[in-house]
Amino acid sequence: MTAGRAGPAKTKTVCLSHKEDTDGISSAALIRQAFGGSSVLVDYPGQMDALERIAADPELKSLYICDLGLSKKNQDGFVSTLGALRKRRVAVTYIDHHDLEPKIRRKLASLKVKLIHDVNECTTVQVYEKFKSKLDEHAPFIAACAAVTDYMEDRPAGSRLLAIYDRQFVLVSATVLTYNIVGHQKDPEFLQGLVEDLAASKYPHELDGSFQFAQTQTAKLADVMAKVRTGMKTMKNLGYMEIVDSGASGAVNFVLGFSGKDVGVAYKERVDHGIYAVSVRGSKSCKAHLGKITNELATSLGGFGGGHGKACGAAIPKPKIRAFLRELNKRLG
Ligand SMILES: [Mn+2]
Repeated sequence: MTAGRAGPAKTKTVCLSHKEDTDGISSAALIRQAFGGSSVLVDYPGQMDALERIAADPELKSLYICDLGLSKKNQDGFVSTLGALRKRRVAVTYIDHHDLEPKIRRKLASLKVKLIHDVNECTTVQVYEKFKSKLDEHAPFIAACAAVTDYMEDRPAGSRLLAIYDRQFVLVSATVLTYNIVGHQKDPEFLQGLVEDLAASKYPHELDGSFQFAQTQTAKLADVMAKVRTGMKTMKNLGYMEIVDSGASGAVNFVLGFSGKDVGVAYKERVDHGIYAVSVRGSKSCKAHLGKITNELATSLGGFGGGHGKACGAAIPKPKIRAFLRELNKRLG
């Protein structure tokens, strides 16, 4: 081939994954162990910008996207960006377990995006099951930790992986890992290092200061718990609370538990974005699919959102938060 016409050689492997929890970080670690390359770690609001930046690199050869669910707001842009990559013959693999609209699934299939998607197993377990021939003996442990953290250790593959290990050993490792991830959201270097350490088959207890850090996080959560007890409010079908000095996702399970309702909502202002970051959780007896309802409501209010049946999130424009709560309460009636 003449260099002029072929453009730069395609050599780069990139994994775009979710930075906010153990499933996303662990998916990135197993992809790195199996295929090498670099990791780009994002939250939902940053997902599309990061995808565009990765796609702009003419040297991109292979892209893995992990644990990043789509919403009505971004799904069409996601499909068109992947379409452009496929035209350049970039290999694209999308591995996820969030709700995915059938029409988007069909479009991805027609683009020959490799889709690994099962709403019944966490992303890391799916990565493990698909690529285990390229992974070492430590990988199922990482996948078991991710399954526990995503409440999916009772699923067929997740439970099989958990059963390999001592349950308490996995629980304490998964929890320490999660508290270190949640407490380092504004420290991208730490998160990158964590992906590298897990890919190098290190255990959470081998990471410097990890248990100490988890202890501090646990104490902070106890403070959050006390604040939720006094600050939480209820509507007929849900409990809710605005959080000011911690993350919404750390508080939401307390809101759910203390309210005695089947749905809990915690939200925190993102001053720089003019939105509320909203976390929603459902109890075991919650019948509604909260991810689908939240996706629809958030979109109709000019925001975006989505996720799982009993755990999801949204970004809601600041003036619309009361309307979101009212409408959600109504939809749950
Ligand atoms: Mn997940």
